[in-house]
Amino acid sequence: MQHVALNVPKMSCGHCKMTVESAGGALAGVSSINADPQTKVVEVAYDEGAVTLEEIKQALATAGYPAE
Ligand SMILES: [Cu+2]
Repeated sequence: MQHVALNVPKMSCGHCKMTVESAGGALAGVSSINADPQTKVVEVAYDEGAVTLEEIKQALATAGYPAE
């Protein structure tokens, strides 16, 4: 299991948090995702055999929240 913390500056409220978490959580292989709109950090735990970090970043960017 891989754990990563992504900086996602566009998050600003609870709605952003829900959007980011549902976009990332919809990916097979993502076992947990927690977005904090205060710190702008998204913590993700994922199975690197099922999903790549690039795919996670792509899903967030598609939802309107690119990671830096
Ligand atoms: Cu928001």
